[in-house]
Amino acid sequence: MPEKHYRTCNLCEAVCGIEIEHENGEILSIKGDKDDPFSRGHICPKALALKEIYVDKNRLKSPVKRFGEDWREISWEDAFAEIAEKIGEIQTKFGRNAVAVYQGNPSVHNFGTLLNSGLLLKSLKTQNNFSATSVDQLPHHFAAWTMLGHPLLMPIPDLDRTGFFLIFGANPLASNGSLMTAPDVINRLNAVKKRGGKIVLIDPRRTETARVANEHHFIKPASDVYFLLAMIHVLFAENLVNLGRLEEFTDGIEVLREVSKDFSPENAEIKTGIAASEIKRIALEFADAKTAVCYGRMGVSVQKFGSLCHWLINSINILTGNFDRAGGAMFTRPAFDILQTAKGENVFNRWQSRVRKLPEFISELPVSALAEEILNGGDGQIRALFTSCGNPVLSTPNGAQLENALAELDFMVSIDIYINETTRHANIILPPATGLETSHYDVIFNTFAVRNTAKYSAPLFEKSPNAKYDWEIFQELAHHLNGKNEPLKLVPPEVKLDLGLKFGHYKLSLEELQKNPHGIDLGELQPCLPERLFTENKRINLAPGLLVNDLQRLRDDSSDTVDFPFALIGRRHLRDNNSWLHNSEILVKGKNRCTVLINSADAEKLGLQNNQFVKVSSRVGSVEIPCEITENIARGVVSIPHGYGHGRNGVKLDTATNHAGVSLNDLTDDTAVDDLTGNAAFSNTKVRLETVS
Ligand SMILES: Nc1nc2c(c(=O)[nH]1)N[C@H]1C(S)=C(S)[C@@H](COP(=O)(O)OP(=O)(O)OC[C@H]3O[C@@H](n4cnc5c(=O)[nH]c(N)nc54)[C@H](O)[C@@H]3O)O[C@H]1N2
Ligand SMILES: Nc1nc2c(c(=O)[nH]1)N[C@H]1C(S)=C(S)[C@@H](COP(=O)(O)OP(=O)(O)OC[C@H]3O[C@@H](n4cnc5c(=O)[nH]c(N)nc54)[C@H](O)[C@@H]3O)O[C@H]1N2
Ligand code: SF4
Ligand SMILES: [Mo]
Repeated sequence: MPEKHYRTCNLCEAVCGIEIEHENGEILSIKGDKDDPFSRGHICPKALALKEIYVDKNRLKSPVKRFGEDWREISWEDAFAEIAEKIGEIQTKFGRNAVAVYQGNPSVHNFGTLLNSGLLLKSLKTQNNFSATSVDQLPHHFAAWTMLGHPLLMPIPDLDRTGFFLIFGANPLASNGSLMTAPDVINRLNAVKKRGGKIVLIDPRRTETARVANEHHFIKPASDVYFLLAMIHVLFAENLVNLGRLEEFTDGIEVLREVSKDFSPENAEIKTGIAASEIKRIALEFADAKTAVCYGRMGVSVQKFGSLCHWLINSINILTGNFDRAGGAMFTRPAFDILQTAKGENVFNRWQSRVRKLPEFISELPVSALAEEILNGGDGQIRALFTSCGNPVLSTPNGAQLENALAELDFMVSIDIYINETTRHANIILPPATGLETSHYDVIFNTFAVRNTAKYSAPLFEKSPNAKYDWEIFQELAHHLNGKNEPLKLVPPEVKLDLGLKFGHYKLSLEELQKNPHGIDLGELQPCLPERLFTENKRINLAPGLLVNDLQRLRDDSSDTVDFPFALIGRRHLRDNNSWLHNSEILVKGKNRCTVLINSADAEKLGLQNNQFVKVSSRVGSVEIPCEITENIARGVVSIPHGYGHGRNGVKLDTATNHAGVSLNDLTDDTAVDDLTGNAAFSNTKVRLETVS
């Protein structure tokens, strides 16, 4: 008899509930779970990949060790013993910082990893700690920390109640929403319009999301900061600043008024390509709306002034009284609260990277510096690396340089399920059980969701006999690295979860969640300030010194180059998931998606035909890629998706290598960062296009 299993899809931030029909260890169907109160039956094509990952013959099930180009299975005991010995030797000889760690995106979609990877860092005590945060949302954390006192106290758009949704650089129709966990985002967006509200989108590409927006405006890549400053300029000039309840506990309003004086809509028009009158109108409509929320995501995060952008976005919400208020930017109150355990102390620039002196933030260094820290000799050089849940060769700027650097390491360990572009350089790969073999509670995305919800999913299948969970791997690794001889007592993440739930806001428990396999709705977002602020004086800081001072860099900025006339941006597609779902036949089938989008007028000037191969070159490299001519991208801008480039030697992904594509990050520049924080500045990579004969 077929049985039904209910769980959360953990592939992206939308945390959709799914219903899996299965019989004798075989999956018969995967559907949206209509009884999940949050996702209401929504599902996207990627959920089907959960089956494909489970049955994928390329997925590793036992530890493997590399001998030249060959891989051989080894036992867990031998793997841990060798790792402890090699890492011990390297740290004894070259110091703690000679060993680095990189953690990638699936870490935050896996509560076992999330609650245990700290053990590895604690054993290694290295300052060379990197993650995908610094090619992604770091500026959100920076704005939250400087303004609200805690890097994780990030405001989330109250999508279900807002009357005006102003979006900068996000494409929720492809990404399913980010730092805004909102399953079934299309219907949630349509509902804004149905209740008489408005959606305005600012993006250099007319994206899938533009189709549901009331207005879309092309913007020159990486110029959003001028638009945002001009909005603030207008709010002050037109006397539209009204903080409401927030006035009592907000500092720095006058500083913002002063600094925004220099940044008029007319100035912004020159920088952004959007008419001053339009910028002004949008600012007025925003201020006039009964409820409104300004939201920015990847497109404004990964740019040269990304941290300024996120500061200004928060500021616009605060200045118009749309902060911590229904329909504005609000704070999720999760059942398992990670903010309670982490403190909001000084977490910035306590140390710097060795070569380029990029600042530490939340105990991490910017990953743009990883390759140079391996390649440059001297005291403190990185000689060994752990990667977990990450593929930095495809996901970080100047990936080709990083790839060369990985080949120079004395020793590398990857905790990963595949031999891919990054892990193929490892000496040992430790493969965890994954997906349907694991339990799940979304520690992170229940903290950044548009509603308060909680849900626990049990594993559907037993892990394969020789597999270990990520959390077991971390506990055992730490045990070996710490040189402990006594037997290890493994502690499953459920123990911490249960405790956290019991002491949490709603006094839930694991048992309670187990009784509710579709999840529990805990209601809409509630105002929580000033109580929830982590600043010492319990006040909002609208004008943090670090950010206000960074405006000087903006004033001094001049960036256009003649050699590289096009501005390159990235893109996401509903059927991709960063670099690692291209081994799923269902997801890669159909038209080639790894193309360079170019505006028809630009294509004509270059004499390009649709699908013709072009050579795209930047300061760091070049790729050859078919072009896709369209009206849906601004002139002077081209776009390539990230996460492709599987044609590299040694990759053992049968399906992905048949859809190899090229890597966007063979063009992006490791020296292009937001100088304030070191976050990667992918957007606006300067490139040249040439026809290939
Ligand atoms: N140019 C450009 N570059 C970008 C972006 C962009 O927009 N443009 N986006 C950036 C963003 S937002 C992100 S988050 C990063 C992502 O960058 P990364 O996190 O470095 O890369 P992923 O492609 O997510 O790789 C995930 C890895 O985790 C492995 N994996 C999957 N499931 C598990 C598991 O359960 N356990 C373990 N141990 N491993 C698992 C996969 O096999 C794969 O190797 O890319 C960034 N890079
Ligand atoms: N299907 C799918 N879903 C995903 C992922 C995936 O790879 N595939 N990745 C997941 C991850 S790790 C993340 S972080 C999220 C990201 O989620 P989103 O941020 O919603 O997704 P992106 O598609 O990166 O959207 C960024 C948008 O910014 C635009 N943009 C680029 N440069 C600029 C600029 O200078 N200014 C402005 N205003 N816009 C700009 C791009 O054209 C793009 O439309 O998606 C998650 N969901
Ligand atoms: S939207 Fe995200 S969480 Fe929902 S089914 Fe798709 S991949 Fe899974
Ligand atoms: Mo991301």
